[in-house]
Amino acid sequence: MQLPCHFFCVILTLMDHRIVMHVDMDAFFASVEVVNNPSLKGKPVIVGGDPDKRGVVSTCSYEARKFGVRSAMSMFEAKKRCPHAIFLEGNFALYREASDKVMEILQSFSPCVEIVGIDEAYVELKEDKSSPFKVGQSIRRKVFEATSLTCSVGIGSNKLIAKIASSHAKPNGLFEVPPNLEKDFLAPLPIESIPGIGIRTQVELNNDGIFKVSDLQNLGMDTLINRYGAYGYYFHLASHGKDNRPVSEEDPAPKSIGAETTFEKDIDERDLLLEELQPLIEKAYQRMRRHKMRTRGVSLKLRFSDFKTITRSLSFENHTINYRFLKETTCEFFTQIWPGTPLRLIGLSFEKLTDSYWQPTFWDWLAEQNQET
Ligand code: TTP
Ligand code: MG
Repeated sequence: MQLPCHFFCVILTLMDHRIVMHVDMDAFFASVEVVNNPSLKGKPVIVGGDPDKRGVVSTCSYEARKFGVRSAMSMFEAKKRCPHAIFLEGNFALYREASDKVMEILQSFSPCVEIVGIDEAYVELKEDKSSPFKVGQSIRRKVFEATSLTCSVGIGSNKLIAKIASSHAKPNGLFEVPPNLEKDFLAPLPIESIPGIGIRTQVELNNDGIFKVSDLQNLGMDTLINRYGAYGYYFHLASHGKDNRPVSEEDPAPKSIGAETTFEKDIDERDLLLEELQPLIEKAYQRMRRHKMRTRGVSLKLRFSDFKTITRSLSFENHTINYRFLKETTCEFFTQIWPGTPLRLIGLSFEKLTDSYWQPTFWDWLAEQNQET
């Protein structure tokens, strides 16, 4: 029997695709709290601190989400929406421990695992491609057996599709997008399902009459590029489910390292603000050291009582990891940019990072010795 040429082409395309999984824990911090204290099971749990103080929600259980509580919402708003919730400060060491167990399990399924956050990772299957669905279910079972936590798994031919598929599967599910059906899968979804389309872009696109991914697909690459430049090109690729980023096993070096704090009460005293800035500098500095990186710039974020927020950046002449220099320069920069009005939040970020020539220079070393004595 002679088989037509297109038959072989179909077989080849089926065999030739990548298998990428995106694994994301469900309501991670809140779920770890429930495992740690089973009396919380089935209750609305909000992690993020004291509801009568300033601050934002880190996450909440799905029971609290029914009341409209979301990550990054102010604790005040969260309490208004769900006053009977259980509010917890959070215990990062517990979350870290659970995360480590999960990542270890993922690494037992494939050598190609890219950890992208405390509760999410991509896994690429390079050898056993027989039944990605079975592997996905097996991952979910093993994670549950080891941690009593549930996760959601998305499976697709690249990272973009896997990521969108896992949010489709949430909570506690698995969703597989078969190869060559990426475009069909994406078409009916709202544009904000595409990673990178945040609220601002969404509003801009909605104003232009674009609501669904199919609207982007139908516009065509040239129109999208003409209208939105480089973003337009991304919209074109993403809406067709194209993404050739590799799953990289190495922890990607951060582009910036920062910290921020919201005050319990607005502060308008310079010395107090400078005092609040110290632990932020210290925290970001320690993280930078851990990553063996040096910085060539600092950026400060100031949020005023009326929520108006400004960000100002300063570049240094050279990359440095000199603590005294960073502390003094950051404080001086703050003094220059702060207009003297009350603040509710300060954020700091060391930018333009490099991991090359980590060895501190002689002057860095000397300055640090002086500082310690
Ligand atoms: P996510 O995976 O975004 O959220 P989640 O795991 O709580 O819920 P989902 O089921 O929708 O995945 O974030 C993982 C953890 O990171 C989350 O449990 C708490 C923390 N986090 C914050 O601290 N602040 C934030 O704004 C977000 C989004 C997450
Ligand atoms: Mg999660």
